[in-house]
Amino acid sequence: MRMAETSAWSRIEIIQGDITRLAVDAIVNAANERLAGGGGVDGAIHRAAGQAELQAACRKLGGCPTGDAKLTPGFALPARFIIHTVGPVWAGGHTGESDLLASCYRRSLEVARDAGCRTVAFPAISTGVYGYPFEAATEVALRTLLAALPAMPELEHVILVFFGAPDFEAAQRVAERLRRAQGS
Ligand code: AR6
Repeated sequence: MRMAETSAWSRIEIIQGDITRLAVDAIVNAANERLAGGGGVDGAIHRAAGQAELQAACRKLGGCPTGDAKLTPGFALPARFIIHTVGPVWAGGHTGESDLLASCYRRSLEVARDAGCRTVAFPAISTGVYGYPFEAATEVALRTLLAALPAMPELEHVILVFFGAPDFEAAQRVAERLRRAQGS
């Protein structure tokens, strides 16, 4: 890993919590291609933002392809914006899942930067209903952030939010392993 990637660690934080409660510039939603709302973190975000208003804003976007990201206001959330990204459905790992998941993180960062955000929080995209193996997904998330952030100085603070303690602890272990592997 290059020097710039090593220093990007200082802008990444791993926390346990409910992403809908965070007062950041933008939270990322693990949505579906129709942006129709759903269960999991998507359902929680729609409920906390206000179903009717958020659904109306999503309808205007005309869906979102897997790996891409689109912006709406945060409405009743503490966050100013919601960035809706669509993770891949896990199908064994040989259908481009890791590239698509990396693209979710990269595109969400670009959308956040273009909207003037400094702080952005991600859930563990694709690791629930979409079945992406947790540790592999966390490694893709971290590697993508470490590669992208050096070229995005506007994004001061990126938070990876894990809902339960087991996920939070597993994510910390993945991060520790990566840091050791890069010798920092
Ligand atoms: N805060 C943070 N993380 C959460 C929260 C929360 N409030 N609630 C759940 N998680 P999932 P996916 C975690 O299934 O796999 C929806 O129906 C959860 O523990 O929400 O990308 C969409 O409409 C898990 O680790 O997203 C799509 O159809 C992570 O969020 C589909 O599910 C992601 O789990 C997307 O599936």
